[in-house]
Amino acid sequence: MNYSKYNFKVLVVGDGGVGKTSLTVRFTTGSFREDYLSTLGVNFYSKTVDVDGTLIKLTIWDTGGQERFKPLLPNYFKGGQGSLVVFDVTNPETFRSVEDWVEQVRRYCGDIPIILVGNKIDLLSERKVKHEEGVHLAEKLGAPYFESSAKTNEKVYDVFVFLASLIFKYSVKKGSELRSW
Ligand code: G3D
Ligand code: MG
Repeated sequence: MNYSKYNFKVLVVGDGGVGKTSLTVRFTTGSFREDYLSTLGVNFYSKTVDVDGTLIKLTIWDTGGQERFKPLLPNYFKGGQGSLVVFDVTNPETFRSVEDWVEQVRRYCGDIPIILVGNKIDLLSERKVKHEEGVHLAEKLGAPYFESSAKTNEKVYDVFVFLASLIFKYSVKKGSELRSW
């Protein structure tokens, strides 16, 4: 098979507790841990996906919980090629933070592909941010919108693979050298 391999740096940002680590762990290992402990420092995860016959390795940078205490370091963002901006549909405050997170990503990474993700949709009775509100904000940001559950695994794979395809298309469009090996 004449497969190419690419390596993209993906940032998963959003307020503490929205499910960034759970989504990342679910995507890269296929499991959900109720007892997830937030660690300090940055954690890296990687997984290779097949996007229309092209093998793409995503290296996912998880913030490790320090977003609760201080702004993330520029080093975290440096070289980021795509980002998931995550909020918790049961917590409006995390929804209100979305634009700040997008601003941070834009400041350090420029015009990279971003996907807005409303997580925890399994918590039906606790839901506070409506689907239409997510759609509306995503339109304003010019970003696609997904709703996910790291717990039930709904849309988790789809979100990361869609981001991989956007980064791939974006890199080709820009005519920039893709990082391959
Ligand atoms: P963070 O990395 O953004 O800080 P975590 O968030 O992944 O650590 O998740 C924070 C809490 O939300 C965890 O619960 C986790 O189990 C829960 N969680 C994450 N995603 C989902 C989801 O899709 N559905 C539900 N129901 N819960 C989710 P605890 O209790 O450990 O704080
Ligand atoms: Mg975390």
